[in-house]
Amino acid sequence: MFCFQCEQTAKGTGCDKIGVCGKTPETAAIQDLLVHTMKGFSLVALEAAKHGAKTPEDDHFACQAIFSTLTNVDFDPERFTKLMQEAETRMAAMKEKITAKGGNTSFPQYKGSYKGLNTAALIAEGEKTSFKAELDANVDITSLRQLLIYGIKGVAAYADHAAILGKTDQAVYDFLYEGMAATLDNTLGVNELVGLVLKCGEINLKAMELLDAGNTGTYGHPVPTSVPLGTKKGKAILVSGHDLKDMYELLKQTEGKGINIYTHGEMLPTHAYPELKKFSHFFGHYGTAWQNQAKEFDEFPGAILMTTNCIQKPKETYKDHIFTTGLVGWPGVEHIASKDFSPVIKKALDMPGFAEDKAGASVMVGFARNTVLGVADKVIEGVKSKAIRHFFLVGGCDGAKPGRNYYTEFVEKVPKDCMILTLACGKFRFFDKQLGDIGGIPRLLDVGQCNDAYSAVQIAVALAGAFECGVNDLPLSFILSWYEQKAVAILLTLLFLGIKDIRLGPSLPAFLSPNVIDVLVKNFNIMPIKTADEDLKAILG
Ligand code: SF4
Ligand code: SF3
Repeated sequence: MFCFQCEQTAKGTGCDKIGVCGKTPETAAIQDLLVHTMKGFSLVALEAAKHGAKTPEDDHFACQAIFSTLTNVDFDPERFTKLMQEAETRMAAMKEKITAKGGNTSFPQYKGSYKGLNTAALIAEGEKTSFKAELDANVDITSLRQLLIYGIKGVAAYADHAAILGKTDQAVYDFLYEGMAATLDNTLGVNELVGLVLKCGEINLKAMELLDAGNTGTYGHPVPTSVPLGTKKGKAILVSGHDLKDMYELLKQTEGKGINIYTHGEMLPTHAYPELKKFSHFFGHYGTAWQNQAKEFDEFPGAILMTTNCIQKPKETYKDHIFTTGLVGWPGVEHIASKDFSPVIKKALDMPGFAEDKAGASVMVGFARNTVLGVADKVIEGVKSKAIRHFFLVGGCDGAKPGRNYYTEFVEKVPKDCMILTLACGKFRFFDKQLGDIGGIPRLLDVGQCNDAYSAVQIAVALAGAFECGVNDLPLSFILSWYEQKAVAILLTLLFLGIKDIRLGPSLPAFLSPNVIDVLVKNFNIMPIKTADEDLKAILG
């Protein structure tokens, strides 16, 4: 195996024996084969589009298949076998229709036919598809191709979330195919691939806009909400991941059953949505970010539901009461495909739950674009009167590396006349800090999940509009942390928007070659984080 798609990749270069995430060589092989197959699928889909030979289901399938290979989503080879079989069936159906219309079904740049192969045979085929040799032969082209594929994985994630809520845009699917197919095109050089990478950022903005419309259109605009961090006596279910519809379905199905619902990780901001917070048994938040789940899940006395990323290898102590849904999967963990959460509910009722109320602190969520722009006048006045000196967007993924303490220290050291916007699971480094307010506006504003990056972009764009300047001219700095490929897609969006001087950590992606990093530095002045003191001094002077 060889995988370097995420930030925790082994030795900072690549996982080649087993994934630091727990991905086995077998799962890696079959995932690689699926990514390879989706390149072929994309060639067929692009041709099919010309002949009316493709269905909306084909598009949604492509999105889900690609999303499944994102870090910490699905570790189950059997589930990948099903996706492989479906990919082959759909490709064959498209080709048949293309042939009937007199179109082209010969794609010499793609080799592979895996119809009817079982899991073991697919793994054996997958082992032949590693891009490592390609990487050694031409590091810059391979680096850009992988950057494009990882960006597309992020887009696929957002597009899938949006599609679940009924929001789709053909332009997003078209680009998934264009981008995946481009990675098979040997005529494309560095400039063309850089262009596609930036287009990926543009399309990701569209996908995030769709998701924002899906979330706010279905569940209302988030409103400032205080979320308890304590626990309540009684039966309990803990929900992790990012999927709002799963949360809504579970809340509905648990109503009146005497079970309290808790959020974990990226589910925290869901407390702020009016259509979710209306449920009286939607109690509070338990635990922190994904990388602490083994310890936190172990101590939770109820059932656990994982929606989307990020799942880690479940400990034996809770393997019998953790469930997956949507695209998440772990071998041997019960998967709920139907959205009938009865097994989760039954398990929660069979478990002890919390024996007593335990008071805890609370945190505020719900500062998405509607709330923040609702007090835009106050914010603008604050900047003009110099009560607010600077804004920092400190956001992105969390992870296990010790270097991530930078973000805690950074937030602690931000001067009191500066505001901090945050989003995604990186916030758990500082989410419960009492940072006070400026003129009644909290200094720490939680915009939401990584899925809400669109909201943060809208806030920045609206502020730039109010000050009649560009986003780069605002007193605003981006201090980002990354881990998986949704963060890659968001970064590409920021680059597409022309945002400069982004500080990125805890380390730069292993898949960026020195020359590709050079291009990013020259064009966008993107830079690695240093120390909190050095970076604050460089920004504030
Ligand atoms: Fe390694 Fe990350 Fe790939 Fe997992 S996803 S195998 S940790 S690089
Ligand atoms: Fe976090 Fe996985 Fe990226 Fe949603 S939950 S931001 S890492």
